[in-house]
Amino acid sequence: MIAKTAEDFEKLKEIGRICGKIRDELVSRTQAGITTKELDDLAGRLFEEEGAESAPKSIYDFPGFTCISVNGAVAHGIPDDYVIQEGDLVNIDVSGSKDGYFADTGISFVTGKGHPVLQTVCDVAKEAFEAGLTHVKPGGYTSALGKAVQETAKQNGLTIIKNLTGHGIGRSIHEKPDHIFNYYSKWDDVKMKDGMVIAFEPFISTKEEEVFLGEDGWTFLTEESFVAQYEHTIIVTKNGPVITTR
Ligand code: M1C
Ligand code: CO
Ligand code: CO
Repeated sequence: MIAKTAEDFEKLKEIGRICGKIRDELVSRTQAGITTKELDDLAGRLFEEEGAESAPKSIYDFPGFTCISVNGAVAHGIPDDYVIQEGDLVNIDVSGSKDGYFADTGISFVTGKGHPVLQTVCDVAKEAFEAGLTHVKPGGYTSALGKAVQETAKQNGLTIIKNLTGHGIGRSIHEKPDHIFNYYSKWDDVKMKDGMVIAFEPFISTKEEEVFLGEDGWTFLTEESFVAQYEHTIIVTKNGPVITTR
């Protein structure tokens, strides 16, 4: 969407605050011994308390309030009875709506003490986000974000995932622009406009460039690498990017 009115900004910020709060709460509760379903149930209660709705559920009929992906699972992991272990690579992705406005945010992190490469891939996903963010301005191109992500990965001896992308957001979870790639691509390159709302979500890998869909029809998996994501919802404005989910 293109945010125009004061109401647009207020409502986008409100659902951004809610999704950010649920993300942070779930991250702090993620410790060895808890199941991903227990974490997701907590998210369900928090959405309800805030008068908000889970986007995966309302838009896609996803079997969970949030997506929780562990180790070889990269994105769209279904919360279940898996018990979190010390050293797990976990991704928590929270997206939701209130009063018809949407936000989407996610983070990958390591539970307790894990393999150092896991922490590196999480740190580089955040670094790639911050590098892309410097290119978020009206008149700039979405391909500049992809270029920054790709360069950040390369500088750190890591790769990017080519078949997962960021996206426009606002009055639904996935809107135009359809793709914000993790690499420089002239295809589907979009000039950003004042008020445009995007979900920017770099995916950084230890070596692979593609993920594949698991048998449950939802979960994106790796074959032999570890992948981290870092995502926020951003309003592009001439006075600088407004991150609603920080
Ligand atoms: C690149 C994995 C896809 N919030 C989710 C997302 C994931 N993007 O947009 O960040 C969507 C959740 C819908 C089930
Ligand atoms: Co997301
Ligand atoms: Co997203």
